[in-house]
Amino acid sequence: MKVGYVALIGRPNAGKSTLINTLVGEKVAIISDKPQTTRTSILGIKTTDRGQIIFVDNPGIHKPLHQLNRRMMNFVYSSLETANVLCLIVDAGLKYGHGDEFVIETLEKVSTPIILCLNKVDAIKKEKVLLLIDRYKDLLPFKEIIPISALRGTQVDVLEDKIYAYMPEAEKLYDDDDLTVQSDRFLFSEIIREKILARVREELPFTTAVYIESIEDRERSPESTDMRPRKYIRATIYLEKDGHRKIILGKQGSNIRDIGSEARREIEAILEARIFLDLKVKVKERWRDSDGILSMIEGQ
Ligand SMILES: Nc1nc2c(ncn2[C@@H]2O[C@H](COP(=O)(O)OP(=O)(O)OP(=O)(O)O)[C@@H](O)[C@H]2O)c(=O)[nH]1
Ligand SMILES: [Mg+2]
Repeated sequence: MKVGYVALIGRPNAGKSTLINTLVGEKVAIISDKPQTTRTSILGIKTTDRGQIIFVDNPGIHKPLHQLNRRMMNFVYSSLETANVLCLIVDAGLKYGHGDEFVIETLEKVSTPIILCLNKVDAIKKEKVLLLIDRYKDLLPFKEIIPISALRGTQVDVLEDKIYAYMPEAEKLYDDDDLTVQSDRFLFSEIIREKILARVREELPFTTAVYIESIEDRERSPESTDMRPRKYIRATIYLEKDGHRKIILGKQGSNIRDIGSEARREIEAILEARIFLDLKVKVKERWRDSDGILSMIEGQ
């Protein structure tokens, strides 16, 4: 059996979470078109006849300004240390710039083998990809350079095949049907955050966090025809400014109602239960610099 860890790294918004979901074949990480969506390391486990690959999705590599971002970068650093191979995901539609330079500088100190994935090739001309390969090829001693589309799944099988060359012989670490190790609470809080991220702009994506307060079983009422078990989930949405409250709530609460019902439907499908989702909004100034709140959210 070949068993090992593969860290997915790269700038924010490059498509790392999209790729881990495609690789694992299930949604283990949330996705948005805003940068800095992923805030912790997230495992996606893929077991086949050849072995078991533990993919580790990570926050995007960026210069941290808040404690939240320093903690995000610490997940990246520890992932760089522990992985058997790194996949550097680059948005091939973007020009090489300062953000990419910072990524290369970060990786110069690392001795782990690196595979470069030029992502989003479904959305760009082939010539542009070739130019980018030329730009990247001498920056680091990449083991492979693979153009991929995480969204469409193009060449993702090729990537997986190449990865196996760097996996050591070992015993499996997880059961064959394990896809992730994240708790339900963490997953549900992320699903709620994903629905928020899809609806907000500017600073709100960076200043919103979600914490699941409780998940309780509820009795089914005798006259109900819905035979699914019932669960009551209480969640708090943290914001940094009072002015953000009305954006999240929307006109007569329409925004938060939509966020709630979208998240509820997704959680219902996962738990095969009828869900009552109770969302509260709390303003906590500078939560991004509060280790107490950050530990609480990471640890759920
Ligand atoms: N066209 C196209 N879009 C993609 C592809 N992969 C990802 N995207 C889009 O890129 C955006 C960012 O995707 P994510 O997977 O959230 O990116 P990420 O690298 O995890 O971002 P962070 O968590 O913020 O670091 C989303 O709008 C995706 O739909 C791809 O192969 N093709
Ligand atoms: Mg992500």
